[in-house]
Amino acid sequence: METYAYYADGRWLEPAGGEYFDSENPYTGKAWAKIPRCNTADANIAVQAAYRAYHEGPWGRMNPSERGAMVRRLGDAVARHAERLAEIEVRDNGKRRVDIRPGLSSWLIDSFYYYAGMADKFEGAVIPTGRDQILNYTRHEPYGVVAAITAWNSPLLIAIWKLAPALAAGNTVVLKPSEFASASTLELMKAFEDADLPSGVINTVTGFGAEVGEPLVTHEQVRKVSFTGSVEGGARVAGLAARTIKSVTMELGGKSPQLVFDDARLEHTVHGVCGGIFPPAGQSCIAGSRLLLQSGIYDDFVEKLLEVTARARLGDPNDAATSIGPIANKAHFETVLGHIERARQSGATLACGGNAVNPEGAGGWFIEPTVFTDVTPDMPLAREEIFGPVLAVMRFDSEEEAVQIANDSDFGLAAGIWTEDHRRALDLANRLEAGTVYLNNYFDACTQSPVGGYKQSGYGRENGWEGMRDFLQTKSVWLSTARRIDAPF
Ligand code: TXE
Repeated sequence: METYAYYADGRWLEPAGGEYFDSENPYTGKAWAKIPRCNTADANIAVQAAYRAYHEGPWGRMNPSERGAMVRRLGDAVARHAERLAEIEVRDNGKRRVDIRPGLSSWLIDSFYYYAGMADKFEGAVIPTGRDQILNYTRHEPYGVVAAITAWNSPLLIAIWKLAPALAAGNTVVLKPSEFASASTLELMKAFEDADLPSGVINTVTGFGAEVGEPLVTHEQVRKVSFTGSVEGGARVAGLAARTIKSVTMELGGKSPQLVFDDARLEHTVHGVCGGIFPPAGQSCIAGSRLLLQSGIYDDFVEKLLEVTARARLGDPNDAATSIGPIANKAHFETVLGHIERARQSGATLACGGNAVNPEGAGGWFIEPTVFTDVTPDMPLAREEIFGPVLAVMRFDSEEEAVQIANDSDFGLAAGIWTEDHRRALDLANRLEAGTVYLNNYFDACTQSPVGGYKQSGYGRENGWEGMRDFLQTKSVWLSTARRIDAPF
């Protein structure tokens, strides 16, 4: 068993309460590491370190270009430690190695390089007030201490998507990864020691939402919260942050629709739809978990969909031949099975899957790729986020009906449209209530393109210019050159 410490003020610390909790390997189901069970005292240590680093240390006064060079060094550090980071992400989260290792040598590093370059590009403006003897200009300034709270399904990606812009903007950060997958974020701190940033600029506490997450969110010295997680978790955190009027970014859940029209290329689209949910075992916020098929293509599509899905190989997430890895933790494994059981009772037809399996006798938490047909929009299966390898198939006739069903959701994170009629694709893209719309592709993302939700999928954006803007606040400065101000009375 590996025992970790948490990281604050440039040091590795034991949890104040002296307690640890086990972290399990989802492939074997067995505990492999002990993670610090941090509490309010640890949260205070981390926030105060971040506060000192911002207000008293060099970071808060650093010129943006120099800060950008330091952020770039974080990317270099990730590249040097990519192998270890990938190893621990797979062991602790069950994410397939083929999904995380390449990113640690490319697009995850790009986040640091992209925002490092942006650090000295956020220009203010001179405002044409029309007033004589007045110079009014704006500047964009960091918030100070940022609390970044992340989910278990992609710990490194979610942490890096917050850290890179938050730091490039000049903030200091206290990270709290999910209690279900904390180790890779702690390993990220080890990697960052190479970059030699001033102490307290980046800190990570670990543990449970109520025990260490809430002390972060309610702490007076935290001025910005960036949260990634469930709608329930987000609503709780946003409510707590509101008590001290903190700025909040919310990246929450989804129930994203895939609209397939009769003229879609059959095999191309089946591959895109399967690839849009099953490889991460459905554990992606933007998973295309609702499939809306136009009547004319319905039968052929379902037949091909089941044929392709049957080829999926569940197994070791380190094995390149594995199509679908494990569910990331036992609690969620049981949650997904509960959704499947309720779906079986709902009147939907189980077309394939639906069972927990134990491939290779590994002992972990695996669920077959599951397809339910004859789903109606009123069923919980069509409305609730399952966050597992479960695809709900519905039928539609007209474009209007497809848009109506797609938008009839509390969520609005992503959507896919599959049609050879690009005029229709672009028209419908403008009508779907979703922060990301894919046309004849699905699941792509890059650091230059903003992601975020409509409706209960959240607010604020990550990546792109807006990803950094969310970590800055605007100041307006008025300079008067008037020689006198007349007596007011
Ligand atoms: O969320 P939870 P999970 C969503 C995904 C799914 C969820 C799964 O759609 O809904 O995340 O992640 C902390 N005070 N996204 O189960 O339970 C908790 O400890 C302070 C969307 O982890 O909400 C954990 O660190 N903190 C996303 C984090 O919140 C609290 C991409 C999330 O926990 C807390 C990936 C509290 N009261 C997953 N309660 C996107 N949209 O990009 C919990 N936490």
